[in-house]
Amino acid sequence: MTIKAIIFDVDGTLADTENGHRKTFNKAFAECGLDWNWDVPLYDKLLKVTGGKERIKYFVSDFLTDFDKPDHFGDFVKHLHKVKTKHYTSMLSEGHIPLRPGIKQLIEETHAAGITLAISTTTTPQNVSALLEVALGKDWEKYFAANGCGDIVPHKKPAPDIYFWVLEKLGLSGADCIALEDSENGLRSSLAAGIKTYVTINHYTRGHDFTGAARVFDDLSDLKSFYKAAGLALPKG
Ligand code: XBP
Ligand code: MG
Repeated sequence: MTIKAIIFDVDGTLADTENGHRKTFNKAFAECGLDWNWDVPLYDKLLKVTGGKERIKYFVSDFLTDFDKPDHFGDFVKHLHKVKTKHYTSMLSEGHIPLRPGIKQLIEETHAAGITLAISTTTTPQNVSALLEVALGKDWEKYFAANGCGDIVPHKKPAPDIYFWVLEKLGLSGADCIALEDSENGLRSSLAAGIKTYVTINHYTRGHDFTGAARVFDDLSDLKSFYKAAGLALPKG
């Protein structure tokens, strides 16, 4: 199979972001007068649900017993998430979360080789641009033919919706592409869209079930072994 496109997940894959998300959720809770504190073990459980707004609702429904839901609970959650995103994008813009090993080189080398690149993530577009503006420069969008993120699809990962959205945008089939993911939810999403998927693990996803992954890597610091596994004749020259 000739790989026509590589589709990248963001959180946990392009960068190890989840502790940044976790800390800024906590900042938002404090700013909004809530005594909620998501520590690492609790956040590990909450990551079962993708999407920050959905995760807050999951926390309230499954982990809080005596929380008196305010009227217009949906708006309450949206506001909390807006405050969190403000803190998170500031954290990214200050350069606190770098790309993971090998990612910048992979993006540059595959783009230079004429392979189409795309993004498929559950996080918000603001978060994607804040991360990649710092990491790849103000013109980061030049690397990506499609940027599938956030609420543009009705069902978030592990549903395949966001990958189908990206494939349609690219005018490609799942068989033309490979995906890079970090989590069980992400892998289930890309596999359901018929995309051969490689996984790089991190602290939160080390114990996940990666059945169906083409290969699981700790990270992409040894890019040559990733290229070999994926059948990519790179770097060129
Ligand atoms: C990971 C997610 C996101 C982040 C939080 O996305 O599930 O919800 O945890 O970001 P992916 P938001 O791995 O698909 O990149 O608060 O913006 O949702
Ligand atoms: Mg991820």
